[in-house]
Amino acid sequence: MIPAMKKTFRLAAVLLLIPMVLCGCTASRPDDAPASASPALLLGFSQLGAESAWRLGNTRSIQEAAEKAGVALMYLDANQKQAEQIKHIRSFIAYQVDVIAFSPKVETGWDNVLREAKEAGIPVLLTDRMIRTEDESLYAGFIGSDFFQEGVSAGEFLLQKMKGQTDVRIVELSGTIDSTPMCQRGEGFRAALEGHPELQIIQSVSGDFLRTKGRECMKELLETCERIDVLYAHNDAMALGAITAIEETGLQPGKDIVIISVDGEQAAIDALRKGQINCVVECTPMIGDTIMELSKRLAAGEEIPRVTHPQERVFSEFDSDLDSLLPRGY
Ligand code: GZL
Repeated sequence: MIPAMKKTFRLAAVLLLIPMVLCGCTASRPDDAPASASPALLLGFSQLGAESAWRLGNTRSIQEAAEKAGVALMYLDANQKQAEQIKHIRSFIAYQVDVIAFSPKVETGWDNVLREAKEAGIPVLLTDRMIRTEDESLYAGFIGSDFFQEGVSAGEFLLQKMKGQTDVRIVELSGTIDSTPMCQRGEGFRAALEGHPELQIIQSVSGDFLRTKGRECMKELLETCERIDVLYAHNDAMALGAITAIEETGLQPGKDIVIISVDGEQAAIDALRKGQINCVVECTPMIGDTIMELSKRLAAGEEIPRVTHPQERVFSEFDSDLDSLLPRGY
C-alpha cells in the first residue's frame, strides 16, 4: 500500500476508533500529539484479561509506554477468552494498524487468524506468552520472560533449602492450562529436580493463575494429602490464596510448608519479608517500553530478534537486601 493511501487509511482508522471507545475499548492518542498529526505508529494490542496483579501491571506498563513513545494504542481486553483475542486481531486487520501485538492466552489455535494478518501485510509481535505453530513466519518475534529458567530457579532454590532432607513431598499449583508460563515453569522445575528422588511432586493442580482458585485448590490438597512439605505456585496470586488456606488449618506458611512462587508482585515480596513465602522468582510485567521499541522497528520494516527476554532475578530468604528493595510497582 503506497504511503499516501496508508496515511488516509490511518486517518480513517483513527476516526473509526470512536465507536470502539464508545463500546468500552480504549484507543489513546499521545497527549502532546497535535490533533491534525497522524500518530507515529498505530499499534493494535490485545490483552488477555485482568486475572492478577501481574497482568494489571503489564497493562499499565504498555499503556504508559505507548503514551511516552508517541504511539497510538488500540487496546482491547479479551477477558480471558481466546475467541475474543481472535476477534480483536481481525478488528486490527480491518483498521489497517501498522503492527499487531498480543499476549496469547494459550499456545495453540492462532494459525488461521495470524495467516490473515500476514496476508494483510501486518507484522505481529508476541508479548508475554508464546504460541505453538508449524509456521514460524506467522509472527516477527517474542518479548517475554524465560519461563523455563524461572522453573529451574524455583527448583534450584528448593534443592538448596531442602539439602540433606529425605521424603520431601511437593504440591504444585500450576497456571492456565496450555499457557506458556504454565508449561515451561512446570518443565523447568522438574528439570532442576531431575536426579533427586528425595524431592517428589505428589500432586499438581491448575489454579488458573487466580488467587481464589489457589485458595480453593490448596484447601483441597490439605484435606487429601497426608503431608505437604512444599508448595510450588506458578504465580504469586495463587500462592497468596494458598497461604490463606494453609493458615486456616493452623499451619504456618513458610515454616510448616515451604512456599515458592513466581512473579514478584509487592504482596508476595511483603510475604517473603514476613517469612510466609520462602522464595519469589521474578517475572517482570514491565515490558511496555520494549514492546514500543520493537513495534516501531517492525513498522519501519526492520528485522527484530526472534526472542527478547527481560532481565530478572530471584528473591529468597537467603537474600540480605530484602528490606532495601524498591517498591515493585505491581
Ligand atoms: C507471565 C504471565 C502470567 C503471570 C501471572 O508472563 O503470563 O500470567 O505469571 C499472569 O500472574 O496471570
